[in-house]
Amino acid sequence: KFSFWNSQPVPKIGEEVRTHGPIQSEKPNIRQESYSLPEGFCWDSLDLDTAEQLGELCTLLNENYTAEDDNTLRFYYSPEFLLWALCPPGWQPEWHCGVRVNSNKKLVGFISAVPATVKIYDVEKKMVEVNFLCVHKKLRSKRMAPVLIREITRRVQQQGLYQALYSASVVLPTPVTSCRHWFRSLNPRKLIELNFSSLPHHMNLQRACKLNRLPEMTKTAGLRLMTLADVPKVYDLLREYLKDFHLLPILNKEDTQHWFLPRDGIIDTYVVEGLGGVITDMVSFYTMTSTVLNHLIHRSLKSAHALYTVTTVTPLQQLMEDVLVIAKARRYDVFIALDVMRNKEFLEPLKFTQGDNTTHYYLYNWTCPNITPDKVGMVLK
Ligand code: YNC
Ligand code: MG
Repeated sequence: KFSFWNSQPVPKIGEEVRTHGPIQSEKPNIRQESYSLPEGFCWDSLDLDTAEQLGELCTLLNENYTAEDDNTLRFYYSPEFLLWALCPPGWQPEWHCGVRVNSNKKLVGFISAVPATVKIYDVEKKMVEVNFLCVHKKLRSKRMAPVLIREITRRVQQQGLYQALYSASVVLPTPVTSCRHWFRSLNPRKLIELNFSSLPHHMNLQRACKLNRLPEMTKTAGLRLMTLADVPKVYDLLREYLKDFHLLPILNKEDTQHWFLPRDGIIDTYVVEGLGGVITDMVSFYTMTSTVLNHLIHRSLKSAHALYTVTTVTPLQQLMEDVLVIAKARRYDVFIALDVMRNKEFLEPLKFTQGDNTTHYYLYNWTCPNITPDKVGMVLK
C-alpha cells in the first residue's frame, strides 16, 4: 500500500510530528524532460483561453471526475467555474497539465496547480494548490495518477516552488487536518426525493419541511452583494480575521478580487455596510451544480458551499441565517459547510447535519503538527 506515496516527501502515516519545515531539500535536482507516459499517450498543456480546449476539460471532468459509475448525482463544472478556479492571478499555462491519446488527441487525463501563498503556523510559503487530478474511467488503476503527480511536481519545481497544498476525500500519507462536511437543507422535499437526505424515521415530509423552515426576510441591515469598490475592505477583513488560524491563505488585493468579487452562479460574496459606509462583516460561498441522472422529475441540484465568513459587528449565527435565507430565495437546494474556522458555532443551531464525507487536507514537502479543523482558516475549492 502507498508504494507511490511512500516514495514522496510527505509524512508517514502514524508518524507523530513535532517539528516544522521541509522534508526534502528545497534545491532538488530537477529533471529537464517530462516524465514518460505509457505508450500511446502524450502531454499537452491546455490553453484555457480557447473555448475549444476549455470545453474539452469540462467534458473530461463532467464525465470522469467521480469515483464510481453508479451514482445518481454528478458535479457539473461550467467553463466559467473552471476559469475562476484555474486562472487566478499568477496562473501558468504549463500548470494546466493534460494527457491526450496520441492517435485521436482525445483528452484523457488532467492535473492542475495554481499559485498560492499559504501560512502554516508561523511560516509563510509561496506554493501551489493542486486540484482536478483526473484520469479517464477507462484508464483507471494503471498507475497514471503517479505520473501526473510527478510531472506537475516537476513543472512547479521548475518555477522555484517546492511545496503544495491539496485536498482529497481519500486517506493518503498524511493529512495535516481532516474536516467534516455539514449540510443544511433548503429544499427538503427535493433532497428527500433525490435520496440526498433521508427522513429521520420519526419524521414525515411535512415535519421535515417545517423543521427546515427559514424566515422570509433577512435580519441584517446593510447586507448587500460585494462590489469592486469593496475589495480593499474585504481584503482588510480577511487579513485581520484569518491571522490567528494555523493554516490560512495570504491574499493580496488582486487575489481578493479574483476569489471574492461576485460572478453569477460561481462565487458570491455579501458584505454588511454599516453607518458611514463602513464594511463590518462579509460572507462568501461558491456554487456547484450537479446533474441528476435518471430521475423522473429532477434534472439538477444546486448547492452553495461556504467559503469565508468574517464578522466584527453582526452576530455570526445571524449572518449565516441571513445567507441561508438568501440562498433559499435564489433557489439553492442545499448549503454545505466544513467544520473549519468558527463554523461549529452555527452549524447545529442553524440545523445543519453532519454528512458522511471527510475532506483531508495535505501538504507536500512540509511537516508540521496536525491542525484541528477549528484552527483551519482555509477552504479549498
Ligand atoms: C488522490 N485523490 O493512493 P499509492 S483530489 C492523490 N490524490 O498511490 P492509479 C491519489 N493520490 O497508494 P487511478 C488520489 N487517488 O500506490 C489515488 N491516489 O501510493 C494515488 N478519480 O494511481 C493512490 N480526483 O493511476 C495510488 O489510480 C495511486 O487510476 C494509484 O487514478 C486516481 O485533485 C485518480 O477523485 C484520482 O480520476 C486520478 O481515480 C482517479 O484510480 C480519478 O493507478 C476521480 O494514486 C476524480 C478524483 C481526485 C481529486 C485532487 C488533489 C490531487 C492531489 C495530488 C497530489 C499533489 C501533490 C503535490 C504536487 C506538487 C508538488 C510540488 C512542488
Ligand atoms: Mg491509471
